Amino acid sequence: MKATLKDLESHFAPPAWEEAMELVKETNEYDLTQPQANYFHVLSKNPDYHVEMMLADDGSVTAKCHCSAFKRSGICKHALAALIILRDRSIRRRRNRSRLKHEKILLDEVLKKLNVTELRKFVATHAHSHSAFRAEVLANYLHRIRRPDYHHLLNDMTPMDKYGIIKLNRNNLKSVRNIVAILHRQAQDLLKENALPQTIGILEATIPYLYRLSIKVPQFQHQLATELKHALKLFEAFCRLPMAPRLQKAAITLSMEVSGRDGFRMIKGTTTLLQSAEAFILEKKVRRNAFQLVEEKVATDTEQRILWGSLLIRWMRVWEMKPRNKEVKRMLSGIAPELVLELQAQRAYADVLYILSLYDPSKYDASTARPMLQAGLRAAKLTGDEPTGLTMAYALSVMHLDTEAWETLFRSDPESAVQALKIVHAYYPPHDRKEADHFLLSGLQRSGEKKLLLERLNQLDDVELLMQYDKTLVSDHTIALANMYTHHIHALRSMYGGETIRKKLAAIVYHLKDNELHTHVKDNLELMEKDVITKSNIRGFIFDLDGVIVDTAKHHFQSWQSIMLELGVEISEEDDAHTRGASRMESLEYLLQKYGVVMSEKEKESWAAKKNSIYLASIEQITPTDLLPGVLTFLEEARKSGFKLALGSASKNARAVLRKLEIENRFDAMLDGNDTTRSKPDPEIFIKGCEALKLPASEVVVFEDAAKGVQAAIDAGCHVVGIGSPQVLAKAAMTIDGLHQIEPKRITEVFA
Ligand code: B16
Ligand code: MG
Repeated sequence: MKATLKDLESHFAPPAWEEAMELVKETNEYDLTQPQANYFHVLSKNPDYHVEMMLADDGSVTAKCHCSAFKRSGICKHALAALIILRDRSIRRRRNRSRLKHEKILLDEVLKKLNVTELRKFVATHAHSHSAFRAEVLANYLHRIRRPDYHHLLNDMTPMDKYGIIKLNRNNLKSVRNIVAILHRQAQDLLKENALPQTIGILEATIPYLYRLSIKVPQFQHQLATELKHALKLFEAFCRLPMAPRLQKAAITLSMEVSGRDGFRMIKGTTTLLQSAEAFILEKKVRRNAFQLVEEKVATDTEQRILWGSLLIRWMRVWEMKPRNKEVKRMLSGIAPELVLELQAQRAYADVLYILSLYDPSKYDASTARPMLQAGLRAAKLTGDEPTGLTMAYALSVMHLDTEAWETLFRSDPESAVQALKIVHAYYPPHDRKEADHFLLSGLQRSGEKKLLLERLNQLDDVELLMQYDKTLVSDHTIALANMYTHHIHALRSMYGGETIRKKLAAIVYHLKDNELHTHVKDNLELMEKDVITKSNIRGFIFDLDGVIVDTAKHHFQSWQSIMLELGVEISEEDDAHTRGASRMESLEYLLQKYGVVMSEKEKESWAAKKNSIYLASIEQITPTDLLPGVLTFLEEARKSGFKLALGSASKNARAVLRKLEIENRFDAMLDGNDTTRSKPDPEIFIKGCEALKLPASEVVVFEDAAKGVQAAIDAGCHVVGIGSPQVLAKAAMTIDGLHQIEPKRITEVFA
């Protein structure tokens, strides 16, 4: 079937045409493709037909359909419909293309043929009526002439009313942006060609112009930002190139002039003008001027204070200048935290470190100081400033319990990292702050500080934490861990059942299955089952140290003997009963008074210290073999049976002694002369001991060798087993010679 596309209609009889038009209307889903030049397909899905068409150069077209009607007669409604579709498409295309391009092609064609004089003449005579068009022509060709006046061009095309007030609206804004975009395109080309005077010539006009518009017509600020960004980028690129001093000066003047305006705004994502020109600002005087300008902005431009501040900080560092204005100095210190974050966002890491060296983060409140330190740590890492990084990481660890920072510290300086843990350990008692506990436990585990880890876990008395952090302890502290688990399981079992308890127990059992603790815990529990502890109301023991666990009482007494001898007095055996259990100062007071030695408070202090050094020297060689008979077995059995154990000694040296005896980890709580203000027979130490064990005094038995200690325990409400002479310790419920004479089980029977 052959026809001419232009006047299809004339080729076909009206009924065939009508029928084809009907089909076109029905054809909603189709593809018109052009597999080759002059070769087209219409593929319609619904209704289903497929027509191939060949378009010849003379405009004639042949169509071929696959339907039976076409095969029969060489013509069908599908073929005609496909031709109509093809015709409509080409008409539409032609229309669109011409509408969009017509003006431009025409303009380019005409302009290409003109020289500058002709251009001007053309503009003046033919383009009078259309200012935007005229401006566009000028913008395109202005740079070709010798002294292009861009200011004039821009002013000329700015819509103003008769009073000189800018009258921008949506429509004319488009032409303004268009002209500026043309100029910038030209500036870009000129920059590429290294035509620097010409480039700055354009920017000197467009940058102030765009800023002026943004200030005067703030509602269009957002739209103008695109051109402004482009201008600033061009300016930045321009400033990176080497150039004559005259041009550098022009760049400085431009940036100072524009930045100094009221209402000047920096544009996000661009380098601010002054910073771009910074490389040219070399003269002292000019630097001072620029610095002063920024200083003033910090003081007055409240909205952009942080941005100005960040530039000021930069210049303070690179130019080694200081703000003169006191108010500005005060402001900088106030906004330092925000400045740190801004500089970080600008990736100005050297400035971040500089500002942190000026304003100590610890002077700000914790929530502000933390991000400052974090920024510092990051900046130090990125600039390779290890010492500063470590200082920041240390501060973040100790003051903000920042585990990530601690990890950094640990990797570069493990010793300081452990030191930080010790400080946190000393500063935050267990349960004081959850964060502190977690910080410590994970740090202690990571650094392998097993003893401290065990101590903390013990103090926390929390089985979940125990399960979380026991991994590193299993091999070295199996027994201690097993005892802790036993204690937890025992406590859970004695609670009223319930789903939560059952789940908790199941979790512990599952956890233990994985490691060697399992058998120990199982044994412990079996022992406990057999034991009477559950039937008795005694659940804890508190041990005095000197005279109960180790025989240091004699060293105490000998030390007193020796200093009193120096004071010219020989003390008697009977004095032992008075100094035993009493605090150091109390013992000294007693002896001085008894033997009539008078001295000042200062002297007393120094004699007490002397006694202590003699004492310490005499116990220097103590080892686990010095434990009094039966002590270790008693402690072990008591632990296995589920009793809670504490130390209650008046001695300030108690912990050191326990360390030498290697039994410091066997106690749930340790109370010594450092934890009390009143010494035995005051009950303070035992009251505190019961509190630490979380037991009422009536469930606690105290072991004491001194009459003062026995009295203290009774007054605290505890049961007392005396160790020593029944006469001296008459108030004790029972007396024995030492712990070897009794078993924990027996005690529960006595005090059942
Ligand atoms: P320190 P304890 C007591 O210990 C001693 O029995 C007593 O003789 C001594 O004066 C007191 O500690 C103070 O000791 O000088 O080392 O602080 O029996 O209560 O364990
Ligand atoms: Mg004692």
